[in-house]
Amino acid sequence: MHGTASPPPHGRLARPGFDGPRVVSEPMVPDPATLRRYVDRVLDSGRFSNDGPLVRELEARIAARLQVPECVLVSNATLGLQLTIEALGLTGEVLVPSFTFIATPNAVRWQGLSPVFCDIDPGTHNLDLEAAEKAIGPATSAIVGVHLWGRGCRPSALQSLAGRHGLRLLFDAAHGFDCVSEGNRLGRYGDAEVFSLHATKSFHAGEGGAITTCSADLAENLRLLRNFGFSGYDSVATVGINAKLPELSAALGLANLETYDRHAAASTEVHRLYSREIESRLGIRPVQFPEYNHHHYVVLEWPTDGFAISRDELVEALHRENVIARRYFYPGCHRMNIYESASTELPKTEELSARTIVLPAGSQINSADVTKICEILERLAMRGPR
Ligand code: T4K
Repeated sequence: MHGTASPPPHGRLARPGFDGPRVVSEPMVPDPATLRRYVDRVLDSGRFSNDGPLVRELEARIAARLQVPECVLVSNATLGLQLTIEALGLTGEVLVPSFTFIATPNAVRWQGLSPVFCDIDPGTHNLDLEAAEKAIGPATSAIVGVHLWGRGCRPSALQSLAGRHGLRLLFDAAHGFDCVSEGNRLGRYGDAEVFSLHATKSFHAGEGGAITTCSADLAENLRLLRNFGFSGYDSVATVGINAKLPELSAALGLANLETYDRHAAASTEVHRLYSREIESRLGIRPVQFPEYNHHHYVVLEWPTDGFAISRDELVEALHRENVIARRYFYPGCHRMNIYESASTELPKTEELSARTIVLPAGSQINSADVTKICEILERLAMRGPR
């Protein structure tokens, strides 16, 4: 290893497995000539923001790809969720899973509403429908389903649950670009779906969000809301905010879209390699996605016994090797200090978030690095942290 005759000791002074960090979602980098072509269009037009031609082009391409009538680009998915909540006129309480990124409940809270945390189905990591139904009360106005890791959170069943109770339904599809659920690409379910175009996502514009919907009225309202509410030069139709995506971000998105399929295939290959290596070395497999999914995330449920190292020790030890694995989404949003309440107990979320590890993956990592990460994983699992 690293040119030495014998393996290094496993303590803090040992040379790390990698010279530089291997991270969970190293962003895809566009072809420079393609990006330049789009950037030149921005420079030539002198139009840098405010519903410019590249934003419109990217909206049209995303809508066509996801087969949904409307796509409204915004500056990030968190604001996208907030704008959608505002446009739908939600009130009171909104049901959300706790096993998600903090942006999901924060968007609800920023709109002056109360997120009500629900437990998940450990088999899918997504909202448990029975738990959601039990949590519906007189103040509930909506459900936010999260398609975690890009796996659809049973959108049709959630739709009928929301319909039975007269609730609005929106989806946090931050992880779900180009993913398929129940035979359709995500994007057309519920009142609206919100995708993240952050640099760490499978398809990105550096920062950004895409709201998709089948409702032309909702899309029009969202377009007003993202631009201060302006309906004309001197007229304001509603209290809007600034949530516009800059043209240069749209340029990056358009350039990335041209090579997206190649990157998605590379991520799927990385997921396959991890699955094979980890299964043969440790007898466990990363979470598998039965429906088509771009496999951007490699998620392990670390067993509570059977190995010489706990999940938390493993993550620390991996970091010492420059393998920056993450404990997404520990400890569950309901256990974050800003939301913690003694009365909320979500045993399945707590059990799962104590065991998940997300490994460096995506299209940018090469197969030699994946194999080496699996070797490190095997050594730590068998011999422990020291
Ligand atoms: N809903 C869900 C379910 C989400 O997961 C997210 C975001 C949202 C809503 C909100 O979407 P946005 O408002 O962001 O559009 C990261 C991302 O910032 C966040 O977008 C993402 N989810 C979340 C799961 O991950 P952090 O704080 O964990 O990221 P950070 O800075 O530690 O980056 C992760 C790794 O990626 C690092 O090890 C370094 C690497 N990296 C990151 C960036 C930005 C790079 O190599 N290059 C880069 O440019 O939140």
